[in-house]
Amino acid sequence: MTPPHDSKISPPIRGKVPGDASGIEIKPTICSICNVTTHCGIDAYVKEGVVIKVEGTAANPSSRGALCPKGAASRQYIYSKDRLRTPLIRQGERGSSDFKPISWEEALQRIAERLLKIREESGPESVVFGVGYTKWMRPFLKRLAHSFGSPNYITESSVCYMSMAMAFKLNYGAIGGPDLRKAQCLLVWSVSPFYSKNPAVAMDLLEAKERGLKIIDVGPLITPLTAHADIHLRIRPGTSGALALAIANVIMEENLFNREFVEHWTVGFEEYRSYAGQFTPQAAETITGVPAPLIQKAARLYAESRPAALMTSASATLHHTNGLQNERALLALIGLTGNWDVPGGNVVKSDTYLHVAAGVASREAEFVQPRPWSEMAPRLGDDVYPVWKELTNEAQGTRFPYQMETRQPYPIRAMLAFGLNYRMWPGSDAMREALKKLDFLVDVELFMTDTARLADIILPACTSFERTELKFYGQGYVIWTRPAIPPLGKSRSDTEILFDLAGRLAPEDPLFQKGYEACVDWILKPSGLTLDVLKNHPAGMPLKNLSSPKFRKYRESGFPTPSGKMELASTLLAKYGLDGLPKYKEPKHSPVSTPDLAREFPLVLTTGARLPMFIHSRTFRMPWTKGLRPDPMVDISPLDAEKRGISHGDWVTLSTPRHAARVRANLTVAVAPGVANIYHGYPEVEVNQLIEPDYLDPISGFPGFKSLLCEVKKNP
Ligand SMILES: Nc1nc2c(c(=O)[nH]1)N[C@H]1C(S)=C(S)[C@@H](COP(=O)(O)OP(=O)(O)OC[C@H]3O[C@@H](n4cnc5c(=O)[nH]c(N)nc54)[C@H](O)[C@@H]3O)O[C@H]1N2
Ligand SMILES: Nc1nc2c(c(=O)[nH]1)N[C@H]1C(S)=C(S)[C@@H](COP(=O)(O)OP(=O)(O)OC[C@H]3O[C@@H](n4cnc5c(=O)[nH]c(N)nc54)[C@H](O)[C@@H]3O)O[C@H]1N2
Ligand SMILES: [Mo]
Repeated sequence: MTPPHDSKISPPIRGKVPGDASGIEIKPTICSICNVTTHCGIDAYVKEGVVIKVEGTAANPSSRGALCPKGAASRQYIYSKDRLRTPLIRQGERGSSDFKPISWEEALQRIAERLLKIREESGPESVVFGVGYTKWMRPFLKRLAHSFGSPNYITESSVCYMSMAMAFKLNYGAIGGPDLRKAQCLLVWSVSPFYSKNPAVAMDLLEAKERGLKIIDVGPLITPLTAHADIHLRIRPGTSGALALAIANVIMEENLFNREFVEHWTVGFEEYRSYAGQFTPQAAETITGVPAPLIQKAARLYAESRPAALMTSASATLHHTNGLQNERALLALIGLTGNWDVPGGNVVKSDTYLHVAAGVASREAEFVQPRPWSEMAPRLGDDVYPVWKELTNEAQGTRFPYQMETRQPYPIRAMLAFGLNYRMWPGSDAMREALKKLDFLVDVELFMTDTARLADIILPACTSFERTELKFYGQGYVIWTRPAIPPLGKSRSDTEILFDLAGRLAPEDPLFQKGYEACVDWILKPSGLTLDVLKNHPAGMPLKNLSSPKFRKYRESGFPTPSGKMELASTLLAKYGLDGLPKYKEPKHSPVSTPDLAREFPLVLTTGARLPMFIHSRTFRMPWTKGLRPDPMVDISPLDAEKRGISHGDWVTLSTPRHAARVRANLTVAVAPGVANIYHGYPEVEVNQLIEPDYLDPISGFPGFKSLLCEVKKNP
């Protein structure tokens, strides 16, 4: 053993020990870099107003002390050299990056004057209020849009979550999440939980697995989940509907379905049964690439395990031109097997706040809609996506470039954006050009991003470490955070910016005029919680008087669908002349639907499969995370690489009919032969330019990010 005083050992490192002697204080806060439903608890070690270290908060019942690579690198996020520190106004041409600092008062005054003028000239609907993945300021932004009079509140949910919610609502009238605690079998459909969810979810899964949970993993890629799965159905991207219908077919043929539920609580069963009959395991094998015996095995395991739960993604099954109907075919399996709203199945819970069901009620829904839709102009997309219009409470932003172009049914002239990133939208260059054509663009951002560069005025926002926000957790916990450090430079919290603007843009809104805290108290009223109480618990507190979960609620009140039942054939879709059954269609571009195109572009391209260290565009400026994969890489199978003379790490050209990108090849068996995968957030490569802006699902307007055609060639 090395003696303790060996000179080769470096002197003891001065630990970052909190206390009076060191001047280090631990301040509780939350991470908000990624997943909104979980947001890990962070203990920020602060010395002289600077975060010198972060750790996971052990007492946070959601994250339980864990942090992922992104959260662990928080200091590089907060103190990035790209952080905006002062309001900026454009001097040069739009997009020229020529800005000069201005004062907050001047910036806010100019924004208010300009937006009020545009409203006077062209109506409130000509101003769009937009926001990216960040959710915490959304209730206030949505209220501001409608108080101002604009129906055009758009979010990243135009390409994420909303289509999943629509599929649930079409089938069941409500959303049902998996109840992992009691499930005997978990059907994980297009989810990569070890990468896309917070670390505690991975721990829960592994614990459940040890208890004997059976896992069926359905997806084209091998992910860390696959090693823990009892069955992996390796599907061709975009063919989920055919696979789900084939599973249903086996379940019905083999009499494994829940007859009682189907008879009493569904409409359209016979039509559905006869349609699904076309999808024999053999037929589905041809379409999906999954061997027929494996389809049968998975169907039996899911249907015979009582209860069984389905875990589905907010995006991956929906990111296809046939995504919504594929998701409906998938969700039908829950009702078919009688697993709807039962313990250990898929359970309906009411959201408390910001998509989290914490077991108490709030007035969020009332707060965000101060003016009814009927008193506002049609939303973006209302003319093209009537089902979206009926089932969602925001505009469909993928229509934005089209309405900018056609100026029909009315012109759009300005946007007030909070962290909106055009590069995340399909045909990102079309989105960029549309933004450029606005008369006036404001972006409230943490960093100088490509979108911010297009703005007329940029306002610097601060991170979750520097602000106060309300966060509920599904485990029955709530925290009203306090700033761990003061805002960097002159940056401000999004809500401070929003409430200041609300004073200028919607002075007649009585609630807004009372301020941020009064609004939060108003929202919280039905929960019995008040900020006075929450402020006494800076690290958060468990909720009391939680309503105990009720199951099979449909037996009392029916399903909140037009028929009052689960709709295997949707009356709402039929009303708009669409297929009521969850019909399977090939992706718009695929080796089957466009064989000619597939000769030139023989690989199926799927984009954006999650990686643990990246989230969209956000963590590429952090050396710890970026360093884990410094160059943009396309994943291809060693077999496809060999055919093309490509070695691991080679620079290659990834091309689609629309665009080409220079990236490196990552040879991996994680993708099957015939499939290529690339992450979407790299600063060096605009991946979404590879996709046409109209490569969309015709019902939801969602982009087909995860099944298009491409070719990969070695660079000369
Ligand atoms: N090809 C492809 N494209 C995709 C996807 C894919 O899988 N493939 N996934 C899609 C999905 S599911 C989603 S959800 C979207 C995400 O799309 P976006 O939400 O647009 O993605 P981000 O790059 O995270 O951009 C959000 C911006 O918000 C800023 N921001 C972060 N926190 C705050 C804050 O507190 N305040 C303010 N004001 N700004 C903040 C960030 O700096 C960042 O620039 O991307 C979609 N795009
Ligand atoms: N680290 C990290 N975590 C994140 C994010 C991030 O960017 N980084 N983004 C967050 C956001 S916005 C979202 S929406 C979620 C997404 O969370 P997930 O949906 O879990 O993430 P993905 O990896 O995009 O997709 C999961 C799997 O679905 C597969 N898949 C693709 N097409 C199909 C198909 O047609 N059928 C089937 N069955 N499977 C398919 C993909 O190949 C992938 O392996 O993650 C969230 N969490
Ligand atoms: Mo998403």
